[in-house]
Amino acid sequence: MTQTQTIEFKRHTPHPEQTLWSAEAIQALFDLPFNDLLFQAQQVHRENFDANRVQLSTLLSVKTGGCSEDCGYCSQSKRYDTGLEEQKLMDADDVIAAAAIAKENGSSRFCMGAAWRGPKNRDLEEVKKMIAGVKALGLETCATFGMLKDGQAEQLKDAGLDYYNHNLDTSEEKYRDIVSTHSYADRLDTLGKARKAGLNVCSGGIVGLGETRLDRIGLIGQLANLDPQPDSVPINNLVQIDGTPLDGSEKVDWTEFVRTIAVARITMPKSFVRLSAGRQQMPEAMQALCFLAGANSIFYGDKLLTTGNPEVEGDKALFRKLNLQPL
Ligand code: SAM
Ligand code: DTB
Ligand code: SF4
Repeated sequence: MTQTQTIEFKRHTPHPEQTLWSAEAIQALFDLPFNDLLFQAQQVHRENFDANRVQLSTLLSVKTGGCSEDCGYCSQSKRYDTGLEEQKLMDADDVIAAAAIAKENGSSRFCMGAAWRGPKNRDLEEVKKMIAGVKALGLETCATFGMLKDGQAEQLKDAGLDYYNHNLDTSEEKYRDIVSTHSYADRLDTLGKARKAGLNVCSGGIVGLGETRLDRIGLIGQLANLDPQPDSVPINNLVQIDGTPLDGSEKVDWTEFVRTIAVARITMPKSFVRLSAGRQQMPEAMQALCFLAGANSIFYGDKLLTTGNPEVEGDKALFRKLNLQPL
């Protein structure tokens, strides 16, 4: 494939020590025999992490549905009839109570998601209360609220926010087919604002949007060439939602999903690579291969934002079978 030569990754904040990943180098990883790729990924993983520990994050949708954006995969856009029940911003006390349960169940990070293009300044008071309350429980805090305006990341940081999740989702070229209401440049801008405010960055993408391998190479290249690299990289397998434009997209073979995890691990050796949405539809053996490929974080608890996730008891049993320990 010579097409990769056309992709050029930009360096956003020059930092000469960091490896610049070319599209060719990333493609060469994808092209490795499966066993060679997994072996290399596991080696890189062991050089940087305890290979038998997996970090657990619990998600809660603190504002659900009615979103102005048109992301073609999402149950929460008001443009698609997905049958989702809308819910206004939750009270901080209810969010904190849910976080306490997540902590009892063994989660170390609590991630609050809102179906917003971005937060309005008037929403920030309640949001800051929930962040401070969750942090006070001794949990790491993470939020995913969409695009941030100047000054908002600093306010979230001051309230006690540890991580900001904002995914690039796919390659820059493919992004235009998936979303029209905001741009890739907008996504990169928010990631820059989060970093500048001193927040840890969580950014990843989705496999199964109808993208090509070249798009997956583009996504990994964009993430791996962020400087610094994201602290956490969620790799989601598309959960197809009735009523969205991407329902019925061609499913990606499981080997390609595991390869994407392995390539993320090799190119971002110190980042937590999170095996994210889509686990409920994945056989245990495939999840085990994702851990072997270097995934070391999962969403834990029976719900993601609006869709299902494996039951806690099932995940506990899987961890026992694989002798994995939570981090
Ligand atoms: N509104 C905010 C935003 O778009 O950044 C935050 C919430 S949004 C639901 C967070 C991320 O969830 C998306 O960027 C996407 O990666 C993931 N996601 C949403 N719906 C999904 C689906 N059906 N399958 C897999 N991942 C999904
Ligand atoms: C991420 O990358 N995946 C999570 C989290 N970040 C916010 C969200 C997955 C959502 C899956 C579809 C749903 O439950 O609505
Ligand atoms: Fe809105 Fe986020 Fe869903 Fe896009 S992904 S429609 S911004 S909730």
